[in-house]
Amino acid sequence: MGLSDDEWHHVLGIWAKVEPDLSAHGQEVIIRLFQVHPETQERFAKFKNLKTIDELRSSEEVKKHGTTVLTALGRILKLKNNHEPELKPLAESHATKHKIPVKYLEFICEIIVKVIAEKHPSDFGADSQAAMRKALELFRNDMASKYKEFGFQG
Ligand code: CUP
Repeated sequence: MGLSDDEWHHVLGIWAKVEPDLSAHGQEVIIRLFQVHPETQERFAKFKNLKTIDELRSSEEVKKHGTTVLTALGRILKLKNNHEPELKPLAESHATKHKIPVKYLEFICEIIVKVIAEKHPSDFGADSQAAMRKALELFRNDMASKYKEFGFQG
């Protein structure tokens, strides 16, 4: 099921608060993801060698990838339900090049919600969180079906 206008309003409203500082949010998301789910770090040759939290924190690559991830996500969210053109190349690279299972997409989406909630406690209430979860779920489901088109079972 898609989101109502009201739900999209919540999603894009909180995104407007995230956007001015995408790189700090993105860096936190990637670091948290690697700490909570260390197996995700193994997928990236460029991150594998970063062992300690200090190394992760001072890595420009981590910061850059975090910004890339949230930039892509922001574009997709703003397209609401018409995200197919943006999503396709992302699904292709994640299916064929990085081989990121759908499970890992679930992990990162959950962490995105947590990081936003921590950084914006007064702007990201229960309704907004629920709307964001729904938007991310929609996005993940569409990623998963595109994965299959690219022959990756995810
Ligand atoms: O872009 C990019 O890079 C991506 C994005 C996304 C987000 C969310 C969901 C889906 C997609 N990525 Cu990268 C992702 C991921 C990573 O990196 C890691 C792990 C998991 C996921």
